[in-house]
Amino acid sequence: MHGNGGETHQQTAGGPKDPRLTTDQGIPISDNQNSLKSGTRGPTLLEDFVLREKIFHFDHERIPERIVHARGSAAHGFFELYESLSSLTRADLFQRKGERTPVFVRFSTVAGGAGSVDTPRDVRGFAVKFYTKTGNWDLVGNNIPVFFIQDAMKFPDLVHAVKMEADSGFPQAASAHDTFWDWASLMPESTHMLMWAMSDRTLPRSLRMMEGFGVHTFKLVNEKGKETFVKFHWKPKLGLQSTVWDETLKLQAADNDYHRRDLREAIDAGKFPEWELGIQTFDQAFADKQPYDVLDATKLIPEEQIPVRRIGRLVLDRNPDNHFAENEQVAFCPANIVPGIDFSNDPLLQGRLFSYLDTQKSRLGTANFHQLPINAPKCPMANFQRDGQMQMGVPKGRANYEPNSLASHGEEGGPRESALGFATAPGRSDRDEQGDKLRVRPELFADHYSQARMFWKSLTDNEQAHVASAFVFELAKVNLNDVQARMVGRLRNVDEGLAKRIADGLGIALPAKLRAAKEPIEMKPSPALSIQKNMLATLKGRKVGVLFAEGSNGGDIDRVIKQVEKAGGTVFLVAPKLHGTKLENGKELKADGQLAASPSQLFDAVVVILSAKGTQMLLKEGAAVQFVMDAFGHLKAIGHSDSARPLLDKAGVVPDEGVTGLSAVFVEAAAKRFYAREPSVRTLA
Ligand code: HDE
Repeated sequence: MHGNGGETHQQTAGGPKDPRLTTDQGIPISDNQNSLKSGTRGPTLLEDFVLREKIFHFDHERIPERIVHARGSAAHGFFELYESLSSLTRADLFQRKGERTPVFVRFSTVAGGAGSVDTPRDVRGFAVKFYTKTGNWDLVGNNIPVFFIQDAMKFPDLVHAVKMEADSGFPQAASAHDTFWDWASLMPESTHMLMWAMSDRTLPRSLRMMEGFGVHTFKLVNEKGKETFVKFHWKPKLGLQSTVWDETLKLQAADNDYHRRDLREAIDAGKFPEWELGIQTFDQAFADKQPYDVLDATKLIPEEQIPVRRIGRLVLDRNPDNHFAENEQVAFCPANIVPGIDFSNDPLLQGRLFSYLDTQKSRLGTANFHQLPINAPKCPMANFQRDGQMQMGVPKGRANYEPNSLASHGEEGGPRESALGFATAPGRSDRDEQGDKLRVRPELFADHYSQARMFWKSLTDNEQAHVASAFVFELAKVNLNDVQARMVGRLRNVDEGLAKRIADGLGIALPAKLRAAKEPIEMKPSPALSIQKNMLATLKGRKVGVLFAEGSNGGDIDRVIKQVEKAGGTVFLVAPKLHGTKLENGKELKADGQLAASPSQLFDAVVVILSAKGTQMLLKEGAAVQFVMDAFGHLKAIGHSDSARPLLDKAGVVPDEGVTGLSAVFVEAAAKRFYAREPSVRTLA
């Protein structure tokens, strides 16, 4: 019986080509609206296998989220090699100039759960799965070249400390709380990474505008077995760009999915995000001469010392079809490596080699997770592993062991080892003498401050002010006695000026300096570490928000759109009403977003095109005043029609080179941020 009381939801009639709705067993379903009941108003019957199957499946839709990096956004693409690297490595994907290897890339935040916001202050994961012809290679990196800890033993402690606190369950996706800083202030080795975490690196403007790093030292191995140490880098074609902290906080309110949407929209628009893969290569002799250990993941190798050689490009040109099947089920593992690439003895990397396989079994529930389409290699795969939960393959014959002589009996004998297979590079590893079993760290690992200081000295004044202010913001949220003093006392080893600024910002006396296990040495600044020194003044990949209202000049709007698009940018039209805004010329213009839902933090620059009447109307509209005020406060260019001036005045805009008319000067300004404006809009530490 269909429906009752005339309340049936009418399904739209299926077209002739629409597939038939069935159960998981393929049984056609005639009614997807009503459960089976005893009588019109009676109880639901146990017999209703259609309902039970549907609800059963729904009840089990979720799988455990990743313990870290739960929130991610992903895309498909390819890696294209610029030139053969055969002298350095026999890795198949690095042999032939111009060859493309398919990839799947997942960017993530670290601390928050799968449903957390896209823009906390956090490190970003940058994980790339290369589906090469000799198996999958996973380069599972971050957007920061160093890490918090030196030894895998400390990872669970780090993660417990940074995640929401165990008793209260908050804060979500934020390091600004007691347990994180309690732990961090007791871990001198985390100092260098803390400097990066408090810098603008953790506030990327877009996933498309951040660098990526393999972090650990790896090895390349050539045909002759020669080993070369290597560090991997991803360099974004759009240059580096970050948001300012106030903007980041407001982005959380404006769009929880800010980065996920930005990535998806860019790919949908055919503006494919692109990075270059770079390598720093060096040998043991170089490693031996450095004042740091190349096996220590809290250290980097300055680019000025070993330039980054760009060897190919990564292009993301296809969005996932299904978030769960691809983004959620993708299983990265640093142990997925191909012949021609090898691990170093970095103790953090060594721990990771165990962890990821283990975590996949727990998340995906079966040792057969490699059979999921997103994880399966795209090259032939054959071995004698058999059975297990959710076995998707149907292996033929009885060759499930090796050696076997079945082939000589006319049966399939199965796969065999090959001389071209993966062989661990035997080279006397990385400066370490092996033999005794010891729970120790190499002596050079004890220098925790030299590179933290180098990072600090490499930043612009404005970037330094952001770092100092971030420490103040985070530590001000700590309620445990002593933690602030302990942290600032430790930072005196990095830079006395930094420590003093943080102490001033917190309103505490400069605490005693904590003794360094090893006195830092002076290293040259590395300009490559600064974002502001590596920004591109371009509108490519950027978005301009244009605010208009009743009576705005249509010609002006058209001209701005043309200029911005010509410069490679995108325009987003904002108005108090989505539909039906009448312009001065009588034409109606539809906006892309309604004013209250489209605050200026969503844009890289803004334009305000208003008539005198429109301006009067918007002077009484908080969202319009805030739109302009925030654009100014977030150091963005503001182009405006003359008659919009009273709105700018009300928003406290003080004209500077970023505040322009509507001419070409605006387009030039829109490609930049105006950091010199910052001291006039907020107090930084
Ligand atoms: Fe991870 N990490 N990690 N990590 N990591 C995971 O694996 C772990 C580390 C990184 O988009 C987990 O599948 C240990 C450094 C990324 O799916 C887990 C240690 C770097 C991703 C795990 C580290 C990373 C993860 C959680 C210290 C930068 C997300 C879910 C020894 C080089 C990949 C999962 C994705 C994910 C363990 C340290 C990057 C638990 C034990 C250093 C980008 O296995």
